[in-house]
Amino acid sequence: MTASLDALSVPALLARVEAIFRKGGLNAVQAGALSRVIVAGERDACKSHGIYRIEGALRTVKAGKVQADAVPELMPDDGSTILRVNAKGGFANPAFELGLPHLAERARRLGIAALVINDCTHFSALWPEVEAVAAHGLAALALCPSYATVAPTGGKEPLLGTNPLAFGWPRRDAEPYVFDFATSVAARGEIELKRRAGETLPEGWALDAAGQPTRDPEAALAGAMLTFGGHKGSAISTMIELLAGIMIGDLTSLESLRQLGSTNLSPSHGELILAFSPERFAAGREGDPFARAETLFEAIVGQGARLPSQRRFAARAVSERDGITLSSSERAQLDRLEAE
Ligand code: NDP
Ligand code: PYC
Repeated sequence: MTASLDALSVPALLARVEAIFRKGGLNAVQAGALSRVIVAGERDACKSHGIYRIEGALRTVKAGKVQADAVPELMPDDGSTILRVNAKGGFANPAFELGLPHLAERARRLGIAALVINDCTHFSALWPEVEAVAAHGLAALALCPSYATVAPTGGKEPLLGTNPLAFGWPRRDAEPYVFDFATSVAARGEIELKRRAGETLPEGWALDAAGQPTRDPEAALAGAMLTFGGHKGSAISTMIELLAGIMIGDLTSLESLRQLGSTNLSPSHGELILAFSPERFAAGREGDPFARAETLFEAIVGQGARLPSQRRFAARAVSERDGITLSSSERAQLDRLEAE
């Protein structure tokens, strides 16, 4: 079905965003992968990682902090569980696209495999990646640091990143089970969108620069964000620094911020994606893991709860049917970026 007059079809928005990135100096590999992830965010009503991110990515290119012409490289390895893609200072997304088929092949063959991405600039949501792994019939975990904007529980200074964690489980006759969240109470992008909209923050999201609780987005962005679930989120966020920063030989959020010198640009660090074959892990045990998972999902939904990503999948269906409706300021932003 065609999009209504004030909505853009998904392919039309994709073409416009890709053209903006090409004009901004990105090569085809970088521009293609970036526009796919940004438009997927807009399509699925994930505004904190949708088209508002275009300007930050372009600012990072202009500041010379990301290689706009990078071509990621799959590094030679011994065929065992760990694969490595060097993003060559480009964005994470083309590096993931390059590594995905190799990760899937390894996980199917070995039962488990890890894709390490090094030397990438990263600003995007992780759900597109765990969904892509789940499309190969594999469960997935994706995690990465960010830049230091979050205080550990009990502290007041930015040290951890908003460090996202995403999980995907493949389902035979339904969209995968996917969750994806920042380990801060909310993504930094949410705070930025609230600042732009002139809204106040809910309590418990952030401290100001003096270490006092604040509901003012501006003060929160200048201060420290808080972790979700108090000490639990703080520990999970620290684990992400360890596994997807230090363990893979890449930057922590603090090192990333020090190198970048600003939270106004997209941070550079690494990412870790793990893929698991449920069949291989459950081999020799009673029951089909996919059927057993369905029983669990039915029990969750049976209580009136919703599965994570259901809102997103519903938004996707609407966008694919009716197109993506942008606000007047978002349309103006696209027009301006095209004219620049
Ligand atoms: P949200 O709090 O908006 O959502 C977190 C997850 O919880 C989603 O999967 C969401 O599904 C699900 N969910 C929300 N409400 C419910 C509910 N009532 N019942 C069941 N599930 C629910 O995410 P965040 O603001 O924490 O993060 C947003 C994005 O920011 C993520 O995609 C993350 O990857 C990205 N990010 C990226 C960073 C980076 O460095 N690259 C850093 C930090 C965040 P649904 O979408 O369907 O509502
Ligand atoms: O929204 O917290 C965030 C974020 C940081 C880097 C990319 N997204």
